[in-house]
Amino acid sequence: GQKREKLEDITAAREGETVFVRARVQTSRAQGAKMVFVVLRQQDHTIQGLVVVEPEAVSKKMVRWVESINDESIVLVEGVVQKAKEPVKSCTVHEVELKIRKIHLISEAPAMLPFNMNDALRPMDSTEGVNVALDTRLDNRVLDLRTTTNQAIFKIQSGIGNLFREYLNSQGFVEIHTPKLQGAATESGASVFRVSYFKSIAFLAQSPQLHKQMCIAADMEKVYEIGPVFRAEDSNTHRHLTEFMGLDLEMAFEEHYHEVMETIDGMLKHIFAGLKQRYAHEIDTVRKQFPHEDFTWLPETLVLKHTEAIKLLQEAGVTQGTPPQPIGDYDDMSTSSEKALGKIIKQKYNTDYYIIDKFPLEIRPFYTMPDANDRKLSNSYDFFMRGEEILSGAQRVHEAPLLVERMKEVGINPDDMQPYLEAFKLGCPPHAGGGIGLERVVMLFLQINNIRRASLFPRDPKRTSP
Ligand code: ATP
Ligand code: AMO
Repeated sequence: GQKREKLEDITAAREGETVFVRARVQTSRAQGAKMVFVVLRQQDHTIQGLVVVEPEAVSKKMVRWVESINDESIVLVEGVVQKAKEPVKSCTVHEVELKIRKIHLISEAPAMLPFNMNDALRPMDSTEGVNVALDTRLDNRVLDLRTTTNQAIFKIQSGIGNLFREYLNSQGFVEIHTPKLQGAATESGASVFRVSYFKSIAFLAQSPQLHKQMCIAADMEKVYEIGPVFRAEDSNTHRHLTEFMGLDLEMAFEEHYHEVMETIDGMLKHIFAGLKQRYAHEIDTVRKQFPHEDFTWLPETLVLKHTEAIKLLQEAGVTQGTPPQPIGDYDDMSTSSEKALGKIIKQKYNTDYYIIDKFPLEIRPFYTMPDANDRKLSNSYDFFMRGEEILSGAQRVHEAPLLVERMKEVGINPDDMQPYLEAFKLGCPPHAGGGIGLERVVMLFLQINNIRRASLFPRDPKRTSP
């Protein structure tokens, strides 16, 4: 019936108090026959415990038994808070330690674990010891998710979703849930998963694109969705998953699609600032394993036109493709060109966050609104963090005849998209929106360098388990 403490609440002010704690044994280490150090862990917090032989209270036998408890077992501990002689650098609670009087085993872990938890926490830039390979971690993801680093990463991931909702709710958006089973591809035919659907087939949604626009045609004005997105791309890269979490929004505007671009910008800055304010402990925890510079953005976001971005790359002599060629004015930027641009922009403007506007029409999907003055361009934008794309968006074609024309230009049969086209034939306000890959935001904010680390149970072309 005793109150169980959270480790983070055990502060120096509570010296001398007896506390009860349920935690995992991260590691235990004997010092002679009379003392054992136990690192206790709850989520992203750790504290040092010690069990020392004391007449009447703690026997040698108890010390030996505590040392024999397998790592990762769950224990219930009764102990006295005492000031640490010097800060316990390896623990998040470092001013105090627990002098353990009693310890009960609640759930035992096996003697042999797939990997050692101390190895799993080694900083990426450390030259000591081994760091556990990503595949080993992902094969044993439940154990891997228990590390303080991972607990922090997924609290931050949750925070991003909350901040996204918080901001858009404050702007009058409505949260929607669109179907993930589709009768037709939503982005491009090539990268869609087919599933058998009774006697027919269906497709897994590659984005909520069509239905979020149909909600605008249904007068919902401002909508957003957090939901799974499926891509059957055989992209084995650090930043592609076959299933990821899309943060999507769509909004009718009054005069200009930049109203929507500004809303998205406000939302992203709310997320960045919110993370810094509310998740400082978690960011520091991740930083111990993945050293990174603070994410920076400008009060007035840098917006470059696509032509200006290409010019920066051309001036810097950046090439792309095989064989390497200078980048053409209307070319799509490769991943490495995007990264090069990120570096140039960081140097020139000192920001990790910027927008590129007015992409060439040819490299954007059929539903993108062409620029009224220059048909080679479009009213579309991408948002970047540390030189990588996190969001793609645009003004949409909201008039059925132009939509049919665009479909035909890119080789889509309008007959296959009748329900979508119908929405615009019924009349629809001008609108724009965008889609974000949640895992990319987590990866780039924290510089954890591989999108799989930002996904609980990642799915990629080679992995559908655990
Ligand atoms: P999207 O364009 O779907 O919003 P994205 O821009 O990150 O997301 P893609 O457009 O699929 O992803 O690809 C962007 C870049 O990533 C491409 O320019 C390409 O160079 C690179 N890329 C994609 N797949 C692979 C792959 N399998 N191997 C190497 N690079 C890839
Ligand atoms: P797009 O295809 O660019 O646009 O996707 C939007 C954002 O989703 C993320 N993303 C991915 N994340 C992980 N793995 C992938 N394979 C992957 N592919 C994309 C990126 C990208 O910026 N319907 C449009 C959005 C819109 O216009 O509203 C769309 O889906 O962060």
